[in-house]
Amino acid sequence: MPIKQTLETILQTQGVTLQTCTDMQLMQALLEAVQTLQTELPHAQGKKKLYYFSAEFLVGRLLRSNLINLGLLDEVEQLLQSCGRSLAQIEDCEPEPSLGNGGLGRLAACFLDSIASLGLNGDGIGLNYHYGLFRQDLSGGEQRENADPWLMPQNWLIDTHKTFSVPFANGTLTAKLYDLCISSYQNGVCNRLHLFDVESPAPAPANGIDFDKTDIAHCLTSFLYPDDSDEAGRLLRVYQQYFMVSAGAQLILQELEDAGHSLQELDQYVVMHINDTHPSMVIPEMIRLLVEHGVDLERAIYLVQHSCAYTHHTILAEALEKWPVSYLQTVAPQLLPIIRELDKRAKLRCADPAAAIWDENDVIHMAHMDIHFSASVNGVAALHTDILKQSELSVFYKLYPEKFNNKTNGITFRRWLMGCNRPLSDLLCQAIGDGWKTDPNQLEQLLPLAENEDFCARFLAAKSANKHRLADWLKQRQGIEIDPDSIFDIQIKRLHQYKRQQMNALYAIWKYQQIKAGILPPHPVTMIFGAKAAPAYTLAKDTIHLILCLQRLINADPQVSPWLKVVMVENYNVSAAEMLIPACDVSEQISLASKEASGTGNMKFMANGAVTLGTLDGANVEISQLVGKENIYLFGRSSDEVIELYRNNAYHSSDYWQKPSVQQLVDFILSPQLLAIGKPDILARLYKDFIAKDYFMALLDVEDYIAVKERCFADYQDRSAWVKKMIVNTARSGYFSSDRTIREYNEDIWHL
Ligand code: 26V
Repeated sequence: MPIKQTLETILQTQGVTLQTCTDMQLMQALLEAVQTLQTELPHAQGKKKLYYFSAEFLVGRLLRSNLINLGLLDEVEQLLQSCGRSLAQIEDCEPEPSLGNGGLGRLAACFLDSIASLGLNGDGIGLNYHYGLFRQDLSGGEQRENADPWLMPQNWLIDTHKTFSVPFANGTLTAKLYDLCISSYQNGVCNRLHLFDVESPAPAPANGIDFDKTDIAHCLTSFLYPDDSDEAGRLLRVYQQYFMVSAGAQLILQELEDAGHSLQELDQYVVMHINDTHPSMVIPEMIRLLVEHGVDLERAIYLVQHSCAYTHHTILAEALEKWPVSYLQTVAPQLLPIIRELDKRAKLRCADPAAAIWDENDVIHMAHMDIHFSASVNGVAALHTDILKQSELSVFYKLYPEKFNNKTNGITFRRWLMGCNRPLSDLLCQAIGDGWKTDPNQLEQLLPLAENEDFCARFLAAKSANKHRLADWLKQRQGIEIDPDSIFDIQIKRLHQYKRQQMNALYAIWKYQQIKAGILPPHPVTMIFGAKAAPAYTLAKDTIHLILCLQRLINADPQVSPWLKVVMVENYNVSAAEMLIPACDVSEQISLASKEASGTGNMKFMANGAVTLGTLDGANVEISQLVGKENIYLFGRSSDEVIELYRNNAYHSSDYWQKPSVQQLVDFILSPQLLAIGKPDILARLYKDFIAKDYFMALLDVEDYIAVKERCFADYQDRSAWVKKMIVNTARSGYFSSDRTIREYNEDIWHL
């Protein structure tokens, strides 16, 4: 049935028509129509099946991406237009599922899209957090966290009516299984994201994100990663992880038995991908379940080891999960004898305490268990994998060189170009046809067009249209006016010191001081930030406060604001990214070299024709190789230099602060102007950290950063040279398609 008729039939039951229904009614009718189509499609087939375990799937709004993948976008847009409605307005009614923190969760979502679109037999396994991460409120000049109840009465989840019993030390909990359909692009199949939930979830907290972290039965799936600054939060996280992997492992065994296969051959039919250490307990849990089903221990360990693969997503030691044995004793003591056995075997293989699973302080190292008992260990960008092999995980690389491999991250161009950037996407189709939609490498055909004046003008026009759209959105959402003709310089990502938003804030201070001194920039600049800080991460929240203070000071100064504006976008999430990225001129990727494992925002900006200003870190290295040094602005110390500084304890921020040029930036944090706006204790804490610690070395690179950023902004003036850089960036971005990444996972690791 054509979509028009389906929609009319659905709306009829509510006594409304396509013309008279509310946006919300139309949104829900579209959801129902799409869901019906999806459930009629077959699942991808294959002898072996992948189960992608991840504590996060940051899927974003689903209406548009489902319409794209089902090939219905144009039809629906035209239909709505003919009724005087707009899809953009309808989709604003769709709450965004808040099931991830940032890059790791978004990567998992891109991967599911690519797995389905390549027709691979694979599903995701995760948790259904009712109030997600949190909704960020910046109205008081600081970040406040609120619950984000994204689950509307009518939503994309399908109740499968399947349940599993998860045995905790203090009683069994029922895991209910909900499914999200993952449609494929032009491929006629529909896979699943399985999300487990408790039977009777707690209502939203009355205040902020405070809830009873000890009420496991009701709160287990309330929030994503509850604050782990206290023990109850950390324990809840272990409850969440065990709940996810135990139910997931039971689902796998059930599917295996339903297909008539013997559990003895698990490794022939199943791949369990462990996305970071959060699902690591699937290793001992699957071994436990196999033994319970009559497989002998030796064989069970073999089967699990040959069906698990692990992705390592960080360099930061503090981000590696280590659980005290006592936590597991409290949550799932049945795993301890198995982990003890795995540790014994690991120690036979390697006596070095640095490789132990169960260390002498009775702490369990989840990553170590993953590496010893998986068939594959991968990093997420070339530089990252090299650093893992050479330093962070060198003990393990010596033990198992054959397990280590690199899989440079990717993004789905369906969402991150076709979905979010209609003006550019349409232009690309006119210029080179639509082959790039299934094969983004074809974007290379744009390269000769960088010499074509007409194409260049249209490329600039597409960018300008997106900048106007962003300006309207910001005005409407936050009441801030920005100049669409200014340079849009954007840094959007989680707030973390290693990502160095604080260094970008120092640039804002520098520019402010320049303008106050009468030195005007060649072109007006709008500095845009978007970031959530972890609720217990004090310095990250302090940095948000500093940026908000600068926003107030600078935007209200009539001498400065025509030349410089600072905007902190509230509640940065996937939907905001879809608005921001197409409008960007300069993409800020300024992490301290060696610390950003890959980054994926950098790839999204590149595909949308933004020019990167960055360090040689993570996937920036590969971006720079692809676009060439004339189409990227690089600055800062190299990863080798930074690693050396850490190794020798040789960085002292006070040495850099001694320089008058640096001192004048840092000291401005405690200037009368900022103290009049901000909270003195917060500003003092930030100031002190810059001088006494600056663990992520912002002061090391700040001068080079300012110099290169100035050169970049000056180059922007030459519009015809700049547009060529933009075109080369889009043209060379095809490598970062998550379809390429997933093909590599499949060829090297999964063998589906
Ligand atoms: C976790 C934590 C936990 C508590 C302490 C502070 C902290 C800092 C960072 C993390 C990150 C955990 C793993 C993660 O999200 N990695 C990200 O994975 C992306 C997808 O591979 C990659 O693009 C990012 O560079 C990487 O940071």
